[in-house]
Order: sequence, then C-alpha cells, then structure tokens
Amino acid sequence: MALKRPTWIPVVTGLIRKNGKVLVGQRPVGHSLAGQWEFPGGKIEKGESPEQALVRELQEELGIEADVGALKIASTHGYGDTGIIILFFEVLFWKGEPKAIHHMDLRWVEPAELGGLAIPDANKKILPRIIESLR
Ligand code: DGT
Repeated sequence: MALKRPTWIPVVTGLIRKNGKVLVGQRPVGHSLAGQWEFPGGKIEKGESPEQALVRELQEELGIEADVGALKIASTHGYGDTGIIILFFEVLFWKGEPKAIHHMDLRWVEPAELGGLAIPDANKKILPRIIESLR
C-alpha cells in the first residue's frame, strides 16, 4: 500500500503594531475558520520568499505597502491530514491605512486582549510566545 504523504502548507502572517496594539482581522464567511480573529497574511505561493508572500498578502487584504521586519516565531499546526507551517513577522512600518478588503472587520487590540478573542488554534497554543514577541 502506498504511503500517503502529509501535505504541508506554508503560511506567513504579520504582527502589525501601532501604539502598543496589534492588528487582527476577522476571517470572512466561506473560508476555513470563518469569524475567527487572525493576523493578516496567507499562503506562500510557489516561487515567493516568505517576505514577498507577506508583502503581497498585506497589499491584497489590507491595501497597505508593508515593510516586513524580523521573523519573530515559526510554528506548526495540524488540521486533519494537512499541516501548516506558520511564520510570524514583525511589521512596524507601512504606507496606507489598513482597510478590511478581505476581512469582515479589523481591530487594533492590546496583546492582553488576544486571549479573550476567538483565534485559530494554531495561534492559541503559542499565545504566550506571541504576547512575548509583542513586548
Ligand atoms: P482556506 O484556509 O483554504 O479557507 O484558505 P484561505 O485563503 O482562507 O486561507 P489563508 O490564505 O488565509 O491561509 C492561511 C491558513 O493558515 C488557513 O488555513 C488559516 C491558517 N491560519 C492559522 N492562524 C492564522 C493567522 O493568524 N493568520 C492567517 N492568515 N492564517 C492563519
């Protein structure tokens, strides 16, 4: 019997910070994890570097021209047969005002508020590391 290879999906997200707060967006209806609050980002496409993928996603989703900073966290999470490898980059500088082009809603939240929001399990399990990286 042939072994089924696990599928891994590489994902990049931005920790977009302003005045001690971080930007989260509510995932739209019709996508997985609808209604949950995520860090804006998405899947890396073939041929892209993680930073290029994040610049593209933040342009598409928020309409901003982001200056992608340091890689803060790399983690993995399993969703059934598929796994994601998720990279969190710091974003301190950008051009334009973030708009909810893709998300149902956007919010600037204090890091301490993240625990009270519905966030993806992939983020919940590393929340202490996320909060630490926002200090
Ligand atoms: P999907 O998941 O097939 O409905 O496709 P999309 O286009 O809604 O998903 P996308 O491009 O946002 O891919 C990101 C994947 O990573 C998705 O499976 C959700 C998961 N994820 C977990 N935590 C986060 C997070 O903080 N931000 C983002 N953007 N994705 C996250």
